[in-house]
Amino acid sequence: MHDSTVKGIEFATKSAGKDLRILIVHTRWNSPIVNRLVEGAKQTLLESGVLAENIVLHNVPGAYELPFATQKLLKASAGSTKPFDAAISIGVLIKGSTMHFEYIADATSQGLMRVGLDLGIPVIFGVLTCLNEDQAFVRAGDSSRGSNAHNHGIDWAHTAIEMATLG
Ligand code: RBF
Repeated sequence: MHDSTVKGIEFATKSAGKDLRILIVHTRWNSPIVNRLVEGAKQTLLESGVLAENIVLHNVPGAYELPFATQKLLKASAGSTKPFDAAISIGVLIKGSTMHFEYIADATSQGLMRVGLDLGIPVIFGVLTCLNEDQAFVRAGDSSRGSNAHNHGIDWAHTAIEMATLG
């Protein structure tokens, strides 16, 4: 059953998250944008029934560190009484004048996919790869930067719940 639609995508019911434990790993790079995304994801998890004590936040320096930290924290929780049901890995990469953007974006996206498949736990790709800061703020829901602003953290939270409850 679906009762929420974001950007044409239907998402699960409001109580779908009530038994879930969700990890959010986020960067300190580009923190004004990242913090908006984290807040959007967190609010949506709460509105979807996830308990506040079952939302765990952890920060790392930059996007390149997201796969390692996500893997380590998911693995550490695997043997606990309440392991994580999904992780949302959040960062913002902004294209500069060198090739760093391309290398970090490639490593981060490949790494996060690998962590999810290796561990069998959904890892949501919450990394914006933008050409400039304005693009990133618009995708973090800042309407002062563009009329089509939408916080993608909201979608990532819905996706985490859907993937955590798959099957
Ligand atoms: N990390 C980000 O999360 N977003 C960025 O836009 C970003 N740009 C970077 C640009 C350069 C030139 C360098 C050297 C690093 C950048 N990082 C960025 C940090 C990177 O993800 C990582 O933390 C460091 O490379 C240490 O492994």
